[in-house]
Amino acid sequence: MIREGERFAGEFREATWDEALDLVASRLADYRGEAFGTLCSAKATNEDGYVQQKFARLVMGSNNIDHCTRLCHAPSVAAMLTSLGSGATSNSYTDYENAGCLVVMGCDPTSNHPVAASRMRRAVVERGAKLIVINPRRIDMCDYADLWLRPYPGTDVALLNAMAHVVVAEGLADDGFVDGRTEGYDDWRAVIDGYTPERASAITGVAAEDIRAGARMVARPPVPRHGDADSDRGGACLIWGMGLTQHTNGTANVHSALNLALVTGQMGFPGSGISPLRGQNNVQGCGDAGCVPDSLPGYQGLLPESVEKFGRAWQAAGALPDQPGRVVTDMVDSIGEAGGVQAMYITGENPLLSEPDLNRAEGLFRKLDFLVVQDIFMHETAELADVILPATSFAEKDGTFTNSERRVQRVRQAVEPVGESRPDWAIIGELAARLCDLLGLPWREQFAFQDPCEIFVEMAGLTPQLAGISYGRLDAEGGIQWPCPTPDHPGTSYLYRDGFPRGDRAKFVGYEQGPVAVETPTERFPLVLNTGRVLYHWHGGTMTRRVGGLLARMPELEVSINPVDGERFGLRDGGRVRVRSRRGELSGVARYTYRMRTGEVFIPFVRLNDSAANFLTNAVYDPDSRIPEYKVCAVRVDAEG
Ligand SMILES: Nc1nc2c(c(=O)[nH]1)N[C@H]1C(S)=C(S)[C@@H](COP(=O)(O)OP(=O)(O)OC[C@H]3O[C@@H](n4cnc5c(=O)[nH]c(N)nc54)[C@H](O)[C@@H]3O)O[C@H]1N2
Ligand SMILES: Nc1nc2c(c(=O)[nH]1)N[C@H]1C(S)=C(S)[C@@H](COP(=O)(O)OP(=O)(O)OC[C@H]3O[C@@H](n4cnc5c(=O)[nH]c(N)nc54)[C@H](O)[C@@H]3O)O[C@H]1N2
Ligand SMILES: [Mo]
Repeated sequence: MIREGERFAGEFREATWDEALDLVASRLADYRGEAFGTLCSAKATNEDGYVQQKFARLVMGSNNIDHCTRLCHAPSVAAMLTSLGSGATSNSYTDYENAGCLVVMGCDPTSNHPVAASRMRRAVVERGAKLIVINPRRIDMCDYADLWLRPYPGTDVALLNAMAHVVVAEGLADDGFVDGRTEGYDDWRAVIDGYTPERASAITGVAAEDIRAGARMVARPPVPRHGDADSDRGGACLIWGMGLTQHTNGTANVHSALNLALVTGQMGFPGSGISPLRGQNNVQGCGDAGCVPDSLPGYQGLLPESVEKFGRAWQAAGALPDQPGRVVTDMVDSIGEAGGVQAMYITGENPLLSEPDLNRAEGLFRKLDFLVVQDIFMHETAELADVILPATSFAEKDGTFTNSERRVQRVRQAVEPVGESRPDWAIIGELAARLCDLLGLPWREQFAFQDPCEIFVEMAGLTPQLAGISYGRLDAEGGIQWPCPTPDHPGTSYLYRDGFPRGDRAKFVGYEQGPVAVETPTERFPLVLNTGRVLYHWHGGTMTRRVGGLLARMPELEVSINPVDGERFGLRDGGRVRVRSRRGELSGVARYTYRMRTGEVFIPFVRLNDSAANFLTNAVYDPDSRIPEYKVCAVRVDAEG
């Protein structure tokens, strides 16, 4: 569809593919280099992502390429790259079932990873694993937990440092692992020595005895009953989500968790490991395929040898941009600035519901010179677009996805595409060819893929961690976990049995507990807002709001609040409320629940009846990873009407 008339206001009209693609090519021709930015889709296939980053780098000459990982596990990836040299989950789902202890931190698996959650429950109920939940909110998993640690939001560094302190103080450290396989221990010790359980208790609100009990469980888990693991050592899996990452101290939180895994030696054997629970179905693969601003496919950084390798393969010696591009949050902030992003191409993301501080974000998007949205549905961002291109969904195309345990799996076309929609890779390939013709660029042939298999062959050939994987093997064997360097390699179920990608040793990186948030409660905004998800909706709801059965489960935006706060602020359970922050407001329905601590409210970030949590949230970022502080801002709640 092409917008007619006034920008942001005129009506869309249907266009032919030729007309739309010619228009996009002719407009984008003016924005090569720094002025171009693209958001890739963690819903689309590896092949889609590979073609999109190739288009951005080769034809548009820009490394301004990113995706929702920036709003999600960017701190995990940053911390794991520093400490270990790889940003991936180290273990497999089966390790949860073979673990002696599961530490579930800052995530709500029953709602958000229900399949993984059922494995976790099996470990606890059938195999006697210990379960530690670390969460300010009482999640369903607390029903099964041996220990529920309930820190104040944003205080996990103090809590995890104190658990490590106890491990060291009580002689529970894995000395063999620390001496033989790590570095940076002494500097880190100097940091955690200050975190006695008593001091951490004052910061976090968690009882000192509970901190000690948690530390002992992580360091000395029981050996699971009926485990498949042939080990007589009980392992611990450290599992985390957005409650650790979406803070201005997100990277510090994840480093603190990794340090605890290192000092207890909990990686590199069955039933152990570190698991950032990934979000979108293909967010692992989207990063693997190179849809990030600072590395080429397979996390090959922008070193001269890598840039040269891709330049040679793509017949573009000397033509690829070699400086890191902007991440999502910085792309959006730069719109309208001199030297900033002026034209954007967004596939399968809806930033005007997922970015923080939506009033501000929309103001910035309105400064774009040109916006293309390629999606399977109409949404808030598309409503501002100049051109909308219809893509096919996962069920209508072939390709591969890579899940949280690094398993590359085939997705096969099951139904015919709706209308004239086309796969993402095919749309972008066609656009690339048109831009090459228009500008006389020599790379038309670089996008002449006939099917996704050809794309995979090229990607695997340039990406050592995928080099041994092929469609033939995936068809014959099922999913294969990378790294898989050669065709006879079986794939890798858990990482770090021997070395680490960064070298022989993993690195302790100590952090002090910083300020818990940029915005803390005041008299005018007395409550802390925590945002996240619910089982029945997916993110802003672009997809789930269209499903009657799901909408029926949650038709109104629910504001979860402790009844004591409800009384204090004159609300009524089930009554309409208005929630305000310094940046915006929304209307919802009060839901009284003792799952919430007093002083804290929870709102999912789905948009229902024109209300959405991101009108309230704060666009401040973790300095290391640039993730926004979605989990803490100050709000007030008043009865409406
Ligand atoms: N049904 C459904 N499932 C989904 C999604 C969806 O939209 N709907 N989205 C997918 C995506 S992309 C992702 S990234 C995952 C996310 O999965 P989760 O990480 O489970 O997502 P959140 O709902 O953001 O939950 C974060 C949890 O952190 C807690 N928390 C908040 N602040 C703190 C803190 O300071 N410390 C600690 N320890 N905990 C804190 C919250 O109470 C909440 O329970 O879910 C995926 N699965
Ligand atoms: N307040 C608050 N905000 C948050 C978070 C939070 O916890 N709190 N979490 C953040 C996190 S972790 C994430 S991951 C982001 C998610 O933010 P987004 O990625 O913006 O959200 P989605 O709604 O999942 O967008 C996916 C889009 O892809 C489209 N789509 C599906 N399949 C395909 C396909 O095959 N091709 C194409 N082209 N399109 C397709 C869907 O229609 C949908 O519009 O939100 C972030 N924002
Ligand atoms: Mo996510």
